[in-house]
Amino acid sequence: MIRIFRRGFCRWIYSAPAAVLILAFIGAVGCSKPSDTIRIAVAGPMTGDQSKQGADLKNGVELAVAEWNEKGGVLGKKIELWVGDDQHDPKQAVSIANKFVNSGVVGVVGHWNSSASIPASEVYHRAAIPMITPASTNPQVTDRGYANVFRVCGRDDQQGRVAAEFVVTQLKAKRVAVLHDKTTYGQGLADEFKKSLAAIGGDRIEVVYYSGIIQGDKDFRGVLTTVASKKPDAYFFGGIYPEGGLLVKQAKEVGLKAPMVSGDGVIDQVFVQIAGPAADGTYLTFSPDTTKLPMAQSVLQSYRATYGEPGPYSFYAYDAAQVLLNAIEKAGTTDGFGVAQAIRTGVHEGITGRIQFDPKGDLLTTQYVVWVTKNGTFEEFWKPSEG
Ligand code: ABU
Repeated sequence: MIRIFRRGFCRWIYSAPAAVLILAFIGAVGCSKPSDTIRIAVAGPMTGDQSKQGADLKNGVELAVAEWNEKGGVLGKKIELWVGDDQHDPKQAVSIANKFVNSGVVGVVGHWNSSASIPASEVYHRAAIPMITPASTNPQVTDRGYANVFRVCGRDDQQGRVAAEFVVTQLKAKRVAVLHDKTTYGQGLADEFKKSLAAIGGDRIEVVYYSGIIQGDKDFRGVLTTVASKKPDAYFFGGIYPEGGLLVKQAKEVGLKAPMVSGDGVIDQVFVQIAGPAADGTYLTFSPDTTKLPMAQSVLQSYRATYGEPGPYSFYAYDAAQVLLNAIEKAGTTDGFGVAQAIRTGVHEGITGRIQFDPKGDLLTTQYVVWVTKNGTFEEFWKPSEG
């Protein structure tokens, strides 16, 4: 059942197949907190140009909640899932976070974008509500040392280093251009890549161009023409697939033949849909394929039956929800301090691998590999010497 909050009253509008109560924020919140349920939330870009990622997160969390509700819920109570749409906008993320806090939500899976997770986590931190992001990779998500903030993905200093090692040792590039989308994630990743490029390549590498593009723009031919004039052997893009797809497509149009190397913000089928055949030969850093892991097979089957193919972060969202719900059960309370402590000290065998946190809330072990786009699909291509 989905309950949509609008102008201060609750309306039941939809019967979901899964045993999940889903509540979406549309307008003002006006329902009292029922005592016979436990509220958790998922937040991300549910609408707009990155809505595929929001849907992937919602689906993964919804599946985990359905499994728990079918077994009777958590702490003997049914779980309500609230869905917040931050539209990858920092201000909207804070607004959603405040609504969650004021509505008795006891834990959050999200957000997707680092530029949403970081400001929203300030709200969750003040309210002592645990937050587990499945996808926000900027170092600042956890480097502020908040005891309630966790992530089940890697960090941009890790994937930036892997991308740089690949460009130096495998592509053997000497001239590299760097573009980013000026966001917390995109520029942060580009800067981590550039730093590692200097550390690994030294004098052999020259960054021949470095510039930001505007997220939401549709025509990048001007900047790509300038990049082409610098004759790079490769160009790096820190950003998300709506712009990444247009960049590789338009690069071909202006005669820029060098391959694009990018990060986890670009690895999605929507990138291929936008870029068309020009997507082939693009390199991306992301974790190894979780859908092939033996422990993921039964969830993969359930996910496919309900939602179709999982996206890159669907399983990370599923695991984040499992970690949160297991921690509530283990703590025996929904008190945020108790739940955060249970998350921090627990070891969870997830479908994406073992989930165990360091004192900052990062995973103890993470791995990035390089993927390549081939015939419109993504394939694992190269594994770094370490990490
Ligand atoms: N890490 C992929 C994009 C999400 C973000 O960190 O902003």
